[in-house]
Amino acid sequence: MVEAHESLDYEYALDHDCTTLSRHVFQQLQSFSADAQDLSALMSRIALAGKLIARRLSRAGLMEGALGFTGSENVQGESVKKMDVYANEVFISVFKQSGLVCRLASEEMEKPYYIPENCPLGRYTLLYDPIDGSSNVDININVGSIFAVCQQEGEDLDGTASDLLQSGRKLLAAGYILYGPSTMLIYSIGKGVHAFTLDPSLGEFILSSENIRMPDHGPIYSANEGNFWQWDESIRDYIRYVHRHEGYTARYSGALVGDFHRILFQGGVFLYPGTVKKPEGKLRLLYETAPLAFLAEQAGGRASTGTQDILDAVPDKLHARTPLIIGSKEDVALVESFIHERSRQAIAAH
Ligand code: FBP
Repeated sequence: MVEAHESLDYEYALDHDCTTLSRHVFQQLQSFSADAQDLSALMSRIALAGKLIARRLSRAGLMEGALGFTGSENVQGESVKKMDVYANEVFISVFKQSGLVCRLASEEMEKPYYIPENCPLGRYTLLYDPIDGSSNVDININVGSIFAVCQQEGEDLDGTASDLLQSGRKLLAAGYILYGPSTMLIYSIGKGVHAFTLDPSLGEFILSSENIRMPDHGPIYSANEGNFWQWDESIRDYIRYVHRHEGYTARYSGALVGDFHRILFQGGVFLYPGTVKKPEGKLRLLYETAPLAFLAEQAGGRASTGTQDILDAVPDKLHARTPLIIGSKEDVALVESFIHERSRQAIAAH
């Protein structure tokens, strides 16, 4: 005979094990409306993409031709990894025959990809970076996938996807998948930030942290200091400050998703500023910085270009780039204060 308290533990454990991503979306929306059904189904397909990519990554070292370069360059002028191509195809495949996503735009594709059988019924567009941190793939260091969902506006008959050139404030959902010691999926539909961990024994992403709050301040600063002499003097001022003050420690994994994940839970700031060569920075607005900015703000943090919030930035083209300062609100404000001080001095000097 199961004791009362045992049955409660049993029920709790079962209820917890059943809190999958698709169920959590319904819980969040408190509705089973058509839109709720769509968003829940859409998130389940993203979860499937994460499982397929995690499986490939976990066995890549044992497979012929899974690692290395393809020999071609993408629209960014970057050498493409075979895993980039595989992951890009996975996101397209999981949305085929879904009636959900009519259009996908990714770092690996010059123009958006249309899934004819989903158009025009499917009103959602998926923006994604299939493999973030590509330089880590072949050496088995953590990488991620970044995604955002927006509603298609208009028919986009000329295929220019001009309706995508809008601020991130229009996003319906955003998140990332972190392929680390465990595979995790972090997402938000504008009702807080929640983390799921892939349970390999179930093959399901199960809720592991809910309503995550980013600390207002943290000890971590994350930047590629190898670019120090290419940065604006204001950013150098900030780095000199953290070098000279107790309580700061540097962490930089080479994958934005991994560095952001650490800051989401432990606080601090990640920077990828503009450089002399690339004043607009390296990271892409629509499918790298805006999705993470959506999460940061939902978790009580901030994301800035240095002069405006990332979510207010409007791209002038699909693969537009922005400088990025993201993390705990006090630390982002500290970096901005050095930028403002330098521009104040520059104005005063004129
Ligand atoms: P990819 O999406 O092509 O990987 O580029 C983005 C990225 O790898 C980020 O994940 C990372 O923070 C940054 O570029 C690393 O750039 P760098 O090697 O210049 O420090």
